[in-house]
Amino acid sequence: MAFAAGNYRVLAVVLLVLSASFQVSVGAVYKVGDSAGWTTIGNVDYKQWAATKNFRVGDVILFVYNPQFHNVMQVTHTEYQACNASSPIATHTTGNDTITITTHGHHLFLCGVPGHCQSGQKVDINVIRTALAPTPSATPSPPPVQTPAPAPNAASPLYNSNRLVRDLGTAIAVAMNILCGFI
Ligand SMILES: *[C@@H]1O[C@H](CO)[C@@H](O)[C@H](O)[C@H]1NC(C)=O
Ligand SMILES: *[C@@H]1O[C@H](CO)[C@@H](O)[C@H](O)[C@H]1NC(C)=O
Ligand SMILES: [Cu+2]
Repeated sequence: MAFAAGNYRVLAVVLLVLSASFQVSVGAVYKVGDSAGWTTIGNVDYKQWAATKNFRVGDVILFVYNPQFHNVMQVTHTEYQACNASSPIATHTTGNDTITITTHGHHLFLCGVPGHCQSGQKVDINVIRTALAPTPSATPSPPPVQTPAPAPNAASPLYNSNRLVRDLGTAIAVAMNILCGFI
């Protein structure tokens, strides 16, 4: 029995690691401004748009706009506050720009066309550091309590399937952790 139990333990650890890596590699896609896109028309409140999202590492931020009229510049906090487009960290100009978030913290974007940032065409993608799946350990703790999902309309990403796969990863991690405890 000891041999079989050991095998299960190895399997559990492997699955745990796999599901943990899933959480980083699979992301949701968020289109900035939703149907309005990246624009100065209609006074889109990008601060409000971002506030309804739960951004995570691995998510993809999609900027859709007419490249004749707009662009996307990633800037520092100081430049973001001042709407200063003179020395961006990165500039995107295709009109259909996808940016994958790879780190926690603030990711600040503005439109570099004069006057546009001042009129509100700027967005702060803030990825809050959250507790991920527990690391493999000999003394497993009880599984974390699932928080209720946010309102589907306001906060749902463009493609829900990715989120589903990732949540599946979390579920496997939790299940394996419990399994470890019983072997
Ligand atoms: C904009 O940023 C650049 C580089 O950081 C700086 O040299 C310049 O003074 C800034 N301009 C304004 C108007 O703040
Ligand atoms: C924009 O990019 C996305 C993802 O790369 C792609 O699926 C979509 O077809 C593109 N749309 C246009 C209009 O190019
Ligand atoms: Cu613009």
